[in-house]
Amino acid sequence: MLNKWMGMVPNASEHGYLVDHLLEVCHWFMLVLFVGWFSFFLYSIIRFHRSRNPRANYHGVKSKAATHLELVVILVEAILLLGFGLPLWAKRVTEESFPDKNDALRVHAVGEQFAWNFHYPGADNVFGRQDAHLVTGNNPLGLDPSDPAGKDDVVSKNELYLVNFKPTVIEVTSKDVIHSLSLHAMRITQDATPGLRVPIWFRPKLEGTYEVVCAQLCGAGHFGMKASMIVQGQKEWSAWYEDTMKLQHPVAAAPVSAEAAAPVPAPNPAPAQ
Ligand SMILES: [Cu+2]
Repeated sequence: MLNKWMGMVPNASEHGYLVDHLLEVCHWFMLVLFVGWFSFFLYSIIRFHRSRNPRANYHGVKSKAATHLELVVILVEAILLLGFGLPLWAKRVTEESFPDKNDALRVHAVGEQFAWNFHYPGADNVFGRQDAHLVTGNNPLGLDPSDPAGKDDVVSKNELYLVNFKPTVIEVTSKDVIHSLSLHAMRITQDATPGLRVPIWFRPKLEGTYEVVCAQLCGAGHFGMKASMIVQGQKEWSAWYEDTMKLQHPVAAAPVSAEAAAPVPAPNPAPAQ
């Protein structure tokens, strides 16, 4: 309930409800602490006002109640962190928890000032070779056109296309400075660090279009570093992939007609004179 009041977007991932529960408990706990400490603050400024205490008391409080209360707060925070937060995090990051590479939709997310590039490996599930020297305006990830593994790869800018209910593994990195890929609706965020490719995984469970933002202050254009995450059915996703593939690899995707495939006949030799 508190989550909703604070404007959290609806959860669209399978594991997201666990994150929401933890946040809900944290928010309630913080509300209790806020009301508690603030009431104590108000009580203190009235109870210990100068007019009621013209002479300072140098002995202070004798009661141990404040210390015990502080210990209870520490205990509750430790339980939240060790009992709920860490196990939840461990379940996201341990290698055994990751879905099988062949069952998952794999994407590389590459941050740059100020956009997100998403790279899909295509039908062969193998990402094409990349080379920093090949990076241009039209080839933001420096894909090597001569690499056969890259012939069916697709790159989309600021649009992340996912398949509903399909386990998704996104490897996050950056071309320039540190960014952070934040998928609020999927309840997952990962820093994008140059030189590192850090995997995250989740399973979408709700079709729709959601916001993707950069969660790490990365420069003057940080506020505009937004993308869309489109979660759709397998059929719609495949149609998008086929269309984009044809656009990005016009030669490889064009059906080879019989005429084009036939060898060019050699010109007739000139008759001997
Ligand atoms: Cu950024």
